[in-house]
Amino acid sequence: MKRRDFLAGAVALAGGAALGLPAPARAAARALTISTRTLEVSGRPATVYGLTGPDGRPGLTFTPGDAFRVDLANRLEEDTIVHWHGLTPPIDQDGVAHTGGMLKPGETRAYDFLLDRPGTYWMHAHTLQEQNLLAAPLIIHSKQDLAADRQEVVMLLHDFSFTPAEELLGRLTSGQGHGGMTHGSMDDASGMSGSMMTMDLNDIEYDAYLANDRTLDDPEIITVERAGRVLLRIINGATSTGFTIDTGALTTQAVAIDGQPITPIEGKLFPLTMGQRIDLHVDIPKDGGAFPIIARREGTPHRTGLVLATKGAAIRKIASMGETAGPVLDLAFEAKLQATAPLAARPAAKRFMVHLTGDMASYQWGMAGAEDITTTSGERIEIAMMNMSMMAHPMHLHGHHFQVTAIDGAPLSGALRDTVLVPPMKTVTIAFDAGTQGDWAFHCHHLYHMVQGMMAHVKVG
Ligand SMILES: [Cu+2]
Repeated sequence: MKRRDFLAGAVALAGGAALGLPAPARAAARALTISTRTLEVSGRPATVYGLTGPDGRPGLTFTPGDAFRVDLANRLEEDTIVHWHGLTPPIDQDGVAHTGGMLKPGETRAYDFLLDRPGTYWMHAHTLQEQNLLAAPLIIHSKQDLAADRQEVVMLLHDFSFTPAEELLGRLTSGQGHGGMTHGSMDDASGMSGSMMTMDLNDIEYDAYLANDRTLDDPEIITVERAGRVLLRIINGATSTGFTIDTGALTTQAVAIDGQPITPIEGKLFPLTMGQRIDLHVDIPKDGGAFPIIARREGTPHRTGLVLATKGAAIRKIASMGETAGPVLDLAFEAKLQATAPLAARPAAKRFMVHLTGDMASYQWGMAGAEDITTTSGERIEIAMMNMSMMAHPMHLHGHHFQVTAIDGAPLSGALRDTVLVPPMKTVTIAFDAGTQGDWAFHCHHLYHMVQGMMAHVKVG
């Protein structure tokens, strides 16, 4: 028995004893397989990656008391590595090349650590392979989830191109992505209008936008009950596309963000940047019907989604192109979020400022000041991220849940998250208690910004 196994068992036993429950039996490791598969996108076959669990479905689902005991097998003919987005493993199991090394063709690697927080998470390649759908849901159920009288629906969003990711990146770095056009001025940005601003919203024009691998030409249709409640777990797995979730006619409450519970907020439109998750309660009317759950692409009329429908409901076709452009993602929703279990109040031991830099012309991106972030386990840290560029950046920290504590210097007791959007010329401050030892990746979750320099580490000693 490895020391890690022993410790995991001991903690599980102690937890069970405290609740007067028997210690859970050690479950066998689950097989998770990375392979390729063929998908039809807009009538054309596409070879994409797949991440398949032991039940043959994408990803993994855990129940209360489970440990993350997974045997990850690489059935590709190339190296890869998979990151468990939102989990807090020991650093060597985080799924990034700099700590655990790449997974070789034919290699199987064992993962084994405790799962401490239920919620909606996901897994994805920490390489350009993420573009070609090397991503899947990772759901951890709570006891309340299992007891709740509601149906669960997972929706994984993606942006899809028939062009290989290396070529998409090559176009961006050689200036072909935008044909050397000038970019929007700051006035354009604050006015959120004009075609120039659109150029800065989206780096790549994709061939399709997918929800659970499908476009609106042939969407997934999920049978729901009249007067029933549905928990939608929505994951933005796109590499460089922000969406706004539109639940149409349904009464909707947001109940969790990045897997962490919030004070519920009613609404119809919910922004979701790359890497983020949102859990929504939707109530199906007693008269039934068909209810599209739409993800609207930021800045253009493109959209994707799925349909919730009661038995016998007429399902009308929805075009992949809407009437109006999706909203520009801002911090209005973020400012309203409140964690139900915020960080304990205490002053930060260290404060850091990171300037997010870069531009479309050079396609070089950076995190100036992030090289100074060093801390020790348990220390309260605050990081202010100031975006000096004309693109929004979804900033993700591995191995931690941070709290959003200020927007443009105005304090708030915001959501606990692992990914937060920093729009152009905005400053977002986050706080967290430094976790276990290691150099934790801290980066932009726009895949092409990340590989072009927007990658740093929070060094926990
Ligand atoms: Cu970015």
